Amino acid sequence: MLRYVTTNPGKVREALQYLEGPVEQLDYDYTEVQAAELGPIAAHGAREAYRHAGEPVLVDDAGLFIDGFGGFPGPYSSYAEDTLGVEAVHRLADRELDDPRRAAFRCVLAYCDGGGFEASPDPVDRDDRTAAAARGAKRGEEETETLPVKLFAGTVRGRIVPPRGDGGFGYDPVFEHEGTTFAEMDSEEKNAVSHRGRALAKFGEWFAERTE
Ligand code: ITT
Ligand code: NA
Repeated sequence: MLRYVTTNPGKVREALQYLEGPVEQLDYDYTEVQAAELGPIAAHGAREAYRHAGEPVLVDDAGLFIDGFGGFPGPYSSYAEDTLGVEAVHRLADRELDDPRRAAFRCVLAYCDGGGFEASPDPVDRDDRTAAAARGAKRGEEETETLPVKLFAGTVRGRIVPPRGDGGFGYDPVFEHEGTTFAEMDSEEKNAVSHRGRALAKFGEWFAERTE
């Protein structure tokens, strides 16, 4: 059984529509390490979630990257949503940046089942190495090996606009893609173009071959 690891019900709705075969949400709040990129955060989360669950896991880390803000809020998107709120992020962009206020949504899926496949290049962050070394030290041996993780990334470009629509979740009302905000799409329409949909498509293809 594949566990899709997230505390966010909005993500679950989209992922379950996309993934085939037995999959269930694992509502597990893994440690989000600090990093400028989503890859190491998702990889670290997948290793931790796999150790917790003992079953194959898929972790989903996403963020909104606003070009004119050097990618902010990016990996801090959840923090910015909780502190500022989505509408304030829009107002900030509106005040500080010229139209068209370009941005990208990114999603990185990290898969870990503890086992044998060729890991993605360099999905290992420093925290994982330190943790592995600490586990080794506890056992009085050197452990630097970390669990292999496979990463699947998806990106969609768009612009930050005044909120429209009441579907989706998070930043969806202020992210417009080709004239429509993500909150104006149903999850099938969003999946067809979104960062998450693109990452899920890549994962699905790889996973189907792996489990054949
Ligand atoms: P988990 O970590 O438990 O999966 P989360 O909501 O914290 O849940 P992220 O850290 O990946 O997930 O999300 C970062 C922020 O980006 C958070 O505020 C989300 O609401 C938002 N977000 C992620 N994907 C989104 C999407 O497809 N549409 C709109 N907002 C999204
Ligand atoms: Na999170």
